[in-house]
Amino acid sequence: MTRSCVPSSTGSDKNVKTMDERIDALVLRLHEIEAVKFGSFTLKSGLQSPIYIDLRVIVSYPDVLTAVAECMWDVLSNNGAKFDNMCGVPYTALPIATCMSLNHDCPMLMRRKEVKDYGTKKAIEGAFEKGQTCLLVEDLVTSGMSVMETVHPLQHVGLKTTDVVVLIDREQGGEQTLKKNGLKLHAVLPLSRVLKVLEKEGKMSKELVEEVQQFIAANQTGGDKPKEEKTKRETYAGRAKIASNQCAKDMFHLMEKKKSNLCVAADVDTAKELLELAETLGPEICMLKTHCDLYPDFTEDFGEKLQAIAKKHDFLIFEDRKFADIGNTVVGQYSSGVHKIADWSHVTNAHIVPGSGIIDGLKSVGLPKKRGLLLLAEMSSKGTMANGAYTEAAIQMAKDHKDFVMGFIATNPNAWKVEWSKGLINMTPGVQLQVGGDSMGQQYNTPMNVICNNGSDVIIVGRGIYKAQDPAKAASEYRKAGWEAYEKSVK
Ligand code: S5P
Repeated sequence: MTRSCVPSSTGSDKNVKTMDERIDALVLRLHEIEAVKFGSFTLKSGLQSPIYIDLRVIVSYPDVLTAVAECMWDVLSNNGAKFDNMCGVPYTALPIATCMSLNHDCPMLMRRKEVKDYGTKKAIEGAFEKGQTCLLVEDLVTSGMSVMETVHPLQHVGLKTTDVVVLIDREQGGEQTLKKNGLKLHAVLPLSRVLKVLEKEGKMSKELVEEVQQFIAANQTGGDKPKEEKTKRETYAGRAKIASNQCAKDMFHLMEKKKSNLCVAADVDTAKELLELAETLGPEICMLKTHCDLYPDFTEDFGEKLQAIAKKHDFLIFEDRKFADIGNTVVGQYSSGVHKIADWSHVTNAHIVPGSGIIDGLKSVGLPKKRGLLLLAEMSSKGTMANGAYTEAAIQMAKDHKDFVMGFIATNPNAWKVEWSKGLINMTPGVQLQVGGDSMGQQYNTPMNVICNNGSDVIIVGRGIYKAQDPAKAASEYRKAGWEAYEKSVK
């Protein structure tokens, strides 16, 4: 078998002495073995990136693995970090953690990646005692999300987590997210340093460095830090006074009264489950979002039952029907058929793709019943076409129908800079406590980013709540996070 072992040329180079020199040499080796590449790469998120970092390859270069582990240990030691044991985030960081563990006689633990439900199955392997402090070892941090996926099961078994060590920090907001979760990040290489070394050594042109810098600046996950330049905004109570649509008024009032800007997207499988969930989560929410065409057990009295629960717990019902046809057709779809949505749902929504006739059609049914309509001005999903001129058209249509349009499904209304729309409500789906996404294009942002930084009013949370082990507890956490973000933004 041919072995492509590369003789050590960095970490163990006897001529390389200082830590700075060792780190610079490591950057060159990472570039040499193509762990850091430049070009045009499609990321998991669908974005085109001019830089690609894949540290999985380092296992095949023992000199690099050794240097990585040593540099990470040295950074921890320089920063005075203290811990009892360590756990690598699977999989790339496992060999790195193993090296550190062996070289420095520090016990290691392992997280089972396949155990999703760590409440019931053993998720952490190894010997440890409750209350011990466990160091998190990760190869690369972008948003901080994969680190958090390991932090939670560690905390669940009683371990304390205070420090995270990584080789590369992409400087895209991960440090802030970790900080918010009580974790200090120790990074050997901020991405800016990688670029600096490679430019200095003639491996990257100035233009390429600038291109990567621009990409990183434009793709901040934002951590969870409120932006400094954010302007103070009007309270929900204040906006209730200027809202033209009755549902918008009611919603602003009840958000203020209940101290909740949480809408739960209850995408459960049956009407029975939906009604149970509405009863359980009712006290926490300002709105419950349904997809009634999901329920095989939908019956005529569904609306009546849900309305009784909504009245009891004081929340609005939002049937997420996403109408998209011409005015004449949506009249029937909204008022009759199996679901008779207009009879029981306070709020529904529509795409503006057919033009403003869709609003006229829905309004002819909904306005006499004091219903409200949300226009989909932006969407949370990857590759959405709802942006730019499309979003502007939605805003204009809302302006022309202020009596019936109560607001928007939106992801970044702050960017619209529309002053007249204060009486309208912006609601944002794609919300979880950590940034991330699913395998089908959903993209998640945090309550703080959504409400405080992007200027939305309501967080719409689905799987983050109804898939949680304890949905009521999760709803209470999201409610708290959403409300804290609101309070921060009006202060
Ligand atoms: O752009 C959108 C608009 C909506 S209404 N993106 C969305 O995800 N939604 C809905 O919000 C979607 O239909 C689902 O009901 C909910 C998000 O659910 P989650 O499980 O991803 O939080």
